[in-house]
Amino acid sequence: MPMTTQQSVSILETKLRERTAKVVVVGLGYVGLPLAVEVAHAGLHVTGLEISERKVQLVSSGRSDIDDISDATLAPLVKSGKLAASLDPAVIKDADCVAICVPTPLSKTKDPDVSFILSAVDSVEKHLHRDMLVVLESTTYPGTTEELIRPRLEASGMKVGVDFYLAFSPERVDPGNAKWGTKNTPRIVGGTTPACSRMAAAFYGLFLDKVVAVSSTQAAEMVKLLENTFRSVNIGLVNEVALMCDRLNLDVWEIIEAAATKPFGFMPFYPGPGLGGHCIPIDPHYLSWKLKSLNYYARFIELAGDINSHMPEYVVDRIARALNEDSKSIKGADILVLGVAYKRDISDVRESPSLDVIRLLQVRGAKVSYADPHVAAVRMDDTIMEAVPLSDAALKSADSVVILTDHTTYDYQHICATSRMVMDCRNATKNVPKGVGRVWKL
Ligand code: SAJ
Repeated sequence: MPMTTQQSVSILETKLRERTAKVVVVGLGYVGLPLAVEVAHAGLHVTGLEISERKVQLVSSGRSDIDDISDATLAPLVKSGKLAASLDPAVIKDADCVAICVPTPLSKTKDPDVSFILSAVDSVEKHLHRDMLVVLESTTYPGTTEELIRPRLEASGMKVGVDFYLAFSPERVDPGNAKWGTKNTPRIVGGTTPACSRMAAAFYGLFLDKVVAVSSTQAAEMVKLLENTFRSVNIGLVNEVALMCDRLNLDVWEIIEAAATKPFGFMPFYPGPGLGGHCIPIDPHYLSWKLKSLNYYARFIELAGDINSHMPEYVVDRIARALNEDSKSIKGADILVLGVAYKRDISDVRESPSLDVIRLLQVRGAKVSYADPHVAAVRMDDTIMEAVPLSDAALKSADSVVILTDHTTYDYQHICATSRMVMDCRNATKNVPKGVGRVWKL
């Protein structure tokens, strides 16, 4: 006798309330591992399902490769048996809740690559059972949950909202953010049906401070894309303002700092060498791709993408102009890059514009080295580039020291005082007294 929605909801809700629900998190990256930690902290048993044997071994030994999760946080949860890691998708068959936290990159043709989502859904489909809650957290275009996931799970013959529950709940991780983490950042949930929304809210409400329900999975998917498109477009705007100020012979950093004194109606963004990370440069293109299929051209997204992606070339042009003041060319110049991570105080180099700047400098004949306290080595196409120590000798021998990532551990006054010339692409030297060293700014 099939149970009514009310009965099946009560079974899963009871398990959640009693903390006996078993959770599987698919993907233990910068989203999945912090999520798994919060689930375990709430007293539920959680298994991280991974495709990386290295990652499973690392987590199983209580060690984290995610900047925001320390071994001291992870190890006790693994030791207590609350948090485990596995390579075997069969762990899903005992799960009551499955959160999918896999990458959503772009393909070479800048189209959404949902292959990681589909692979995760295939594993879920094989082990789907009554009363299971499945949540997609990976950032994706509106309609993914409804059009790609729901049909695959209903192919089992089970009905969404009756036999199992399906929702979308976007991750809002800001790597390196000491104030806002997985637990205290408000969480959006959107279910395929009201029962799905209710179940997703009950799940996240167990271990997150605030849950905000929206009307559908598409709405939840769109909320996330608005958040990241907002950043990409505003960063593109301020990068264009930097190009304008260069032509107007104005200090863009002074302009932004003064505009930011407006207590309402303005939010400062800052120019830089380009857009890094695996979200902001990528997610808006998921939205523009979807809209193209609906015969709409998302001009702001494309224009911001164009401006942001050309910033590395602009940085190289500015370096060339600065070297020119010393009657030097990029060709043959010794250039020391400070910072290859895509933003300050983290070790992630994915989509880092620093790598684009290095490549462009090398193509133009510069001898480039880099220093970064968080990144020991980077793969540059087919070679591995290792960090050099940030020594006075390295600073003095460089024709130009280029600040691409403004890590807080750098002593910017010493860098300016010791270098022959500094190209500051992050306004990192704003507190260095005037006259200390020769500093050019974006
Ligand atoms: N950047 C600028 N100028 C700015 C702000 C950022 O050039 O004014 C650059 C950064 O240097 C970086 C890139 O843009 O290369 C992305 O920066 P980000 O601060 O957006 O950092 P992400 O991508 O690590 O994390 C973002 C989250 N960040 C913030 O909200 C501050 C958030 O947008 C998402 O939760 C997250 O991406 C995600 O996973 O979607």
